[in-house]
Amino acid sequence: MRNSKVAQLLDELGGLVEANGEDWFKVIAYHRAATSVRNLDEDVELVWKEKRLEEIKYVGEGIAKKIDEYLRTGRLRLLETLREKTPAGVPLLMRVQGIGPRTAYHLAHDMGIAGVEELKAALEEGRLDGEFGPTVREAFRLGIEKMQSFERRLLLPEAEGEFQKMESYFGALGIAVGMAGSLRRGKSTVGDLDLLSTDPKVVDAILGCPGVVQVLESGPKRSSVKLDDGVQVDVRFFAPEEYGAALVYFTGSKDHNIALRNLAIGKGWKLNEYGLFDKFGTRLSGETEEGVYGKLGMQHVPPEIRENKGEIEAALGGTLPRLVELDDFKGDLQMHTTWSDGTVELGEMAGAAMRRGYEYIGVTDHSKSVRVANGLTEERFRKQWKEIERLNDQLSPFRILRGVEVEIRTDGSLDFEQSFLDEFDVVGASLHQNFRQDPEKLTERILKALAHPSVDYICHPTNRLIGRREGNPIDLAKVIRAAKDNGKMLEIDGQPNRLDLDEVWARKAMEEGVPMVVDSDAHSVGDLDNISYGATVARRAWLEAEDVANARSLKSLLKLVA
Ligand code: DGT
Ligand code: CA
Ligand code: CA
Ligand code: ZN
Repeated sequence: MRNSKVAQLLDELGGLVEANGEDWFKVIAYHRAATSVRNLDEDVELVWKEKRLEEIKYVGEGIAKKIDEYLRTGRLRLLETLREKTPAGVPLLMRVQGIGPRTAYHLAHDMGIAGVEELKAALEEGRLDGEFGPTVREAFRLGIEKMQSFERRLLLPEAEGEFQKMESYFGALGIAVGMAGSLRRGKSTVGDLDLLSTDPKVVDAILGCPGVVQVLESGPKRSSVKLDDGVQVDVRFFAPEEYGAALVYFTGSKDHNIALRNLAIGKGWKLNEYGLFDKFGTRLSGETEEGVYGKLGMQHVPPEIRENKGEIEAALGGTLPRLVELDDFKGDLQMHTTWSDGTVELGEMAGAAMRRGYEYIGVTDHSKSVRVANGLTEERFRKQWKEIERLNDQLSPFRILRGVEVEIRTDGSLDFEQSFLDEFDVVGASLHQNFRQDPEKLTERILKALAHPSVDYICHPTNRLIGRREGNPIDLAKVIRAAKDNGKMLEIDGQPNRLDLDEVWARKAMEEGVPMVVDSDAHSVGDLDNISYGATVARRAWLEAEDVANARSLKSLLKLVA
């Protein structure tokens, strides 16, 4: 499959076209087409061979020609021309938050700065002092810092993909490996991969793994390598009687480990990655995680909440929550179809949701003012409802709920009249436009939406895009309080680069008794799997099934949103 390569080239074209001052609308066209190709449920080469490229959403004649040229010749002349005529560094510099095309061009063309490292050096050496004021220079500095700290970390699906690659590589050699580190804890971003094995061969085998470009460490019990995609993998060998203790230790978090070790010390014992030992050095446990926790007088702590944020006390008292599980979900309440910016038809999405065992879905296409996402007018929604009705007759007792992700406008009003909104079963509200307001104004917009009688929940409340955009600086404590006062809900959006709300705020919302909607925000059938990332955040937020709106039966959900 060359889908992601094609998507990447289209995105690059978008960036270069933008750097050359082309129409915003052209820029968006490339990025939109890139997104559809990336989300495509089939192989783009197959689509191309069958001459169906223009059937791909947002791929018009012009972009189809580009894809055809690339797949036929392996080259893209326009891209090459643009790369040539655009000063080296412009697209790179534009990846820094706060640097737009004009500034990037100025930096690259007039000042000869060809990359982010050079920009950093120029800032440090004071070479930009005459050119930009102190506020702008500080913004550059922060932008670089943010970008670099994000760049080293993987999103969950990327980290999972790396782990699966490793698992199958080692599996083919008959070596079993276990996952540890932040990936096992389900953190939203993962720094490096930590693998454990009771097979001593693991330590040498990793060195022969395809893609290894650098060996950082190679000893008898551990190796550490860097792969060609920049990912670091640490592998460690432990004897079977040590394995459980090693798993606890390398799953972390560090703060959780320290608390456990202090607990052991309090009993006159010693805990490390090799086991739990009494004061004579006699092994008390170590073979399994359950054994280690049990010996310390605790319940087994689910990896997702090992952050020393109350789980130690709860496990000692036997009061750990029963964290929500994937099986608990009865439905999904945010998804998009070809009616707006999704890539599959409503019927196909519903079928896929049924096969997952759901009782219901809320189809939540965008509302009219989100033009870039092909938002629906009242009239088109009424047409969609006809299709929903027809499908519901066919698929009963499975139920498609009439939903909408309604746009919160700049003044906090919604895209539709209340009388129309009341005809929906579920109404999520969110903002996609005009973020550059005062924090107070942004918060006010959301509070206004929460006070609107038709709204059931706020989607991706902060609008963060992990690695690309910080969340809006809204007052989340206020938002949570308003949700509670108005009997409304908040969302954990399962898109792996959103995961919004995050675990910290979702936990606060739960503690206030605000029900959470945990959903996939799917734009394709494959995206329905995003629910697992949402569930991971929910678990990290200590949510139980009863805290999650769409872990309820249809009947009970309908009462909640009535
Ligand atoms: P990452 O890779 O930055 O996403 O985060 P982790 O949590 O995977 O951290 P990593 O790879 O540095 O180390 C894996 C685990 O090893 C970590 O979660 C806890 C444990 N660990 C690492 N360093 C220390 C330490 O200095 N003290 C203790 N107690 N545990 C440590
Ligand atoms: Ca790690
Ligand atoms: Ca590591
Ligand atoms: Zn959205």
